[in-house]
Amino acid sequence: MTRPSPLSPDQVLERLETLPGWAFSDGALRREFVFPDFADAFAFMTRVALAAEKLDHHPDWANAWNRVTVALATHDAGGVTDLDFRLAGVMQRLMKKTE
Ligand code: H2B
Repeated sequence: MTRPSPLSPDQVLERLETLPGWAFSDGALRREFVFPDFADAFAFMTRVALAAEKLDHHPDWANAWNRVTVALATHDAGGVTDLDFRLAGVMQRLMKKTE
């Protein structure tokens, strides 16, 4: 599969406006999701994991009880690409499903 090329910082900041709650720092799209409890946090992670596998694009993330901390970058490309925005969009949709 061809991998996309990195977006410029300006392009990243422009697209970021479509993603409430997300920030761009240290070369990655970042967000912390907070859920009512661990079961909801892990249900979200399970749904995202299945979508990530389909996209062949995987989050760097950590879970602590009801919190899921996410950093999205395309390691192959050395920056943030369209794939990261696609995965972030998936997370926004699945977050609403998990609420
Ligand atoms: N996920 C992320 N976030 N970045 C990558 O560069 C990446 C990935 N590369 N998932 C993929 C898998 C690569 O390792 C395989 C070989 O396509």
